[in-house]
Amino acid sequence: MKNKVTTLSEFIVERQGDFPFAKGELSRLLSSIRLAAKIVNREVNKAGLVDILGEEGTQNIQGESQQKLDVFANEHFIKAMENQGEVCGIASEENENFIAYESELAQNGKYVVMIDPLDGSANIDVNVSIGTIFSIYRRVSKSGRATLEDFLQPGTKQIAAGYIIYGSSTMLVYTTCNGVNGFTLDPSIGVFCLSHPNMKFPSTGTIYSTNQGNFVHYPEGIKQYIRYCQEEDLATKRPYSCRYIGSLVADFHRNMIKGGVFLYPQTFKNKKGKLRLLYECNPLALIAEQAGGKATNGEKRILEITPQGLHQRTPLMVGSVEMVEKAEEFLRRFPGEKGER
Ligand code: P6P
Repeated sequence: MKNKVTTLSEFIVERQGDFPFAKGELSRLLSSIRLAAKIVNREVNKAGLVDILGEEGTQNIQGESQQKLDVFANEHFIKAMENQGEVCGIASEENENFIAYESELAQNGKYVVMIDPLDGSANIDVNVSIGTIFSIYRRVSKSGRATLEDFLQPGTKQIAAGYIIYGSSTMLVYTTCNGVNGFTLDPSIGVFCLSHPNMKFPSTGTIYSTNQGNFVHYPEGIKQYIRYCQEEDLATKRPYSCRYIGSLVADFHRNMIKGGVFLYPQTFKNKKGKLRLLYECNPLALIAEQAGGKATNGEKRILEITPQGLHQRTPLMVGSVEMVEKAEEFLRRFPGEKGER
């Protein structure tokens, strides 16, 4: 039927069959992420009203203490995951250690979640899009409290991953390893509606995203690739455009729609790269691959890196497969000095 709107709830139920092992648990988990996303979205949209709302540590005009948005987002996603009993533990960018939920209900949960509750939150004050990134695994421990090895699984073991982008509109984009679908929040009814079915990374593009300010410290191969992007060659539509928002979810989302490559290699300041493997790179790498793109650390598939720690960083090149492979080719041709990998 033309113009039939599919809501996220309807879509989750329709695709229930995608998860052979789950009898509704994963659906309930995704639904609780949806609810938390709507709550965070409401606060993010008010962020510009700081004078009225007050900043962290101050009081708003109602005399309520005001939380920083990333603390607010973190607490809401942690609570949302605990309350529906499918998740036994969560690791967050905001918390040094993982949280093993104490309730009996949660300890029977089959899943663990890793999350960057509000990535790019430094951009809130300048009204630039920010995002939440999440990753879902089946626990490896049998039952009871979640353990560290539940979280230190390679990205290939993810059963679902996604992000919410709080931008000109709010979107939830996710995969359960059966393609990637995007839902746009209709604020008038507070419902996520399927707006980007079966999202695909264009195989190539004319956008490269990197912080040029780090260029001097990049590995030689990356410098050569960026010079390649900047050369004039009409046949390959070069020079490409450099687009860098400084908010990972926003840069990734634009490149997935228009085609492009995002590069955050190791730098002098971040010798292992800046971005975190567990709750930034793995979920976006899964989405990229499910949409026909590619994600590597320059040498190795991101999803095959075995994590050694919750907050481990990695160099990241992610995007259109032909652009990532061209960058890898330059890294092979110009090995140069390697940061720690
Ligand atoms: P830089 C935001 O702080 C973030 O974690 C990502 O969202 C973003 O892609 C990156 O860091 C920006 O880092 O060093 O270019 O400011």
